[in-house]
Amino acid sequence: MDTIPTDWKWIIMTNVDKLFNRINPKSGEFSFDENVAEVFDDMISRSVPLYQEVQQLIPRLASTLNHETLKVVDLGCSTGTSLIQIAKFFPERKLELIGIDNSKPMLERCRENIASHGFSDRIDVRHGDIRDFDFSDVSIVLMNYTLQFVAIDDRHELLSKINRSLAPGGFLLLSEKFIHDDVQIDQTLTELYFDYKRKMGYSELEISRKRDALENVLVPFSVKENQKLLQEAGFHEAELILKWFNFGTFLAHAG
Ligand code: GEK
Repeated sequence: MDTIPTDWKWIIMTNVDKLFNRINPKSGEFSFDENVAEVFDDMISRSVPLYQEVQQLIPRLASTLNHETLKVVDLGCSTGTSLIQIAKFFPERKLELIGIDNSKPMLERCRENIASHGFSDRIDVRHGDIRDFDFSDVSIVLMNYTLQFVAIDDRHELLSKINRSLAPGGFLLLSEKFIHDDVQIDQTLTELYFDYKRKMGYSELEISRKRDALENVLVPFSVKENQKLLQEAGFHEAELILKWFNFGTFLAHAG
């Protein structure tokens, strides 16, 4: 356990993720249930490379916008980390912060985290499916590591709605896991990712059980497929601003 970095509790106190030591779900049976919600912040911090960098980037990008009210919608807000970051970073600014998630256990944690930071009146958290997205004049849409859980056929429509919802100058920050077209490159990057997870303290058993559980639940696209989707949805620019092997983040401006 000495390989777990000490800064993983950087924003929220969480339980250590030992979930897949304890449970062995069938292939494709991963869900955001109570078990996952309980350890989620540790799970995502140790499983997603550049997660903290993405979180720290969000308020910095937000500060480039001069919208009178900074309206941020976080799709798949999970435990509220991104919205809490923004509320912390802008104590004086007029904010409208909305989080959407379809997992009740995740939202329960989210509300607890928000309350523990004293932001219950600054962050509005709603239970719902992000495919029912219906907002306007949004400064920033965050969709970090969530589109990959949405059915492939629904991705275009969701991204089109997001594009239409953005205020002038507004943007989407989209983070995803990637596959790579070249089989050899894909295998190499997957191996490097498993090395990363080992370094973060996960055992072979935990790595392989989680991989099986996510089969056909998390369906990643390649960088090119995501860029094509974003362009077809009407985004004007979709720049890959961060990439760590098979994870990355796009900044996409409204078209
Ligand atoms: C973070 N963005 O901390 N509608 C609503 N919520 C959904 C849907 C859907 N159709 N599908 C999945 N979710 C966060 C991390 S986690 C990523 C996002 C991960 C929710 C799901 O319940 C979960 O909370 C979140 O999207 C994905 O930056 O665990 O790899």
